Amino acid sequence: MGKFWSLLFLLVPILGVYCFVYGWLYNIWLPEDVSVHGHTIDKLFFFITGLTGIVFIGTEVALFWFMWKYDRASNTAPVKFTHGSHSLEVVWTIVPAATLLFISIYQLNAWAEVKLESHMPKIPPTVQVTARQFEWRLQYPGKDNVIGTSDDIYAVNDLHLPVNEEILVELKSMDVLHSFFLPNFRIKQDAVPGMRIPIWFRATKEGVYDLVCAELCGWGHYKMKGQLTIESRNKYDEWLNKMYEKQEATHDTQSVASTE
Ligand SMILES: [Cu+2]
Repeated sequence: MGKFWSLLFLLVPILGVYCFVYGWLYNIWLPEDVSVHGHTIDKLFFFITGLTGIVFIGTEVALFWFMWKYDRASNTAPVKFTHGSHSLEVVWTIVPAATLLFISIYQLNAWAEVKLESHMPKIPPTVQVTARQFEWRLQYPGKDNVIGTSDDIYAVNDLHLPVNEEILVELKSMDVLHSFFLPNFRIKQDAVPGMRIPIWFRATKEGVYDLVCAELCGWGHYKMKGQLTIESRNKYDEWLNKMYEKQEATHDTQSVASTE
């Protein structure tokens, strides 16, 4: 019976490796990357997955081997207990610590490219995104390129941005912690109440992509979904104009209604 359990446990690394290879071959690990810096994040992801994968296989095979070799049926002698090995403890403390230190140094360039403000494009914010329970409020600067003036354009959950241009998003939160997540752009940034956090990227392909919240922010977190439409500069300007006109039209009707 002891051999049965060791073989059953051996299925864990076998199935784990099978799923990994299957995902790799059929390219289902990550959604399509449509941003300039996306490959930097993907490289890091696969490097860390590979490293932890090796440790996972090593640990599982050791577990299997000990279960196989020391099962009760073939080991009738009483068990001998030991109380710690100083040198082993030093080894299994230093090796993981050195590995973590290595990963933290190895990822510095990726972090700098995506998050360090010295790499931020020197442009005014393209859009201000305010997260709130449970939607994304969007504010575009309008013709004067300044957010907070009378020609600003407002939208909810329907983010539009131009392709092949530097984008600078200013992220805020109106209530609790949220996380602005664009899976296809490898962008994930917490929205923190009281802070304005810059996010920048450059889209490489037109299309409609997901905008989701990646931080459990309350009962309606699951429905905090928007979409990001990446389109040509012309179409983007057209969309902004259309939104502006629509806004002005309702604004006028409202003022007429209030004076009546
Ligand atoms: Cu959320």
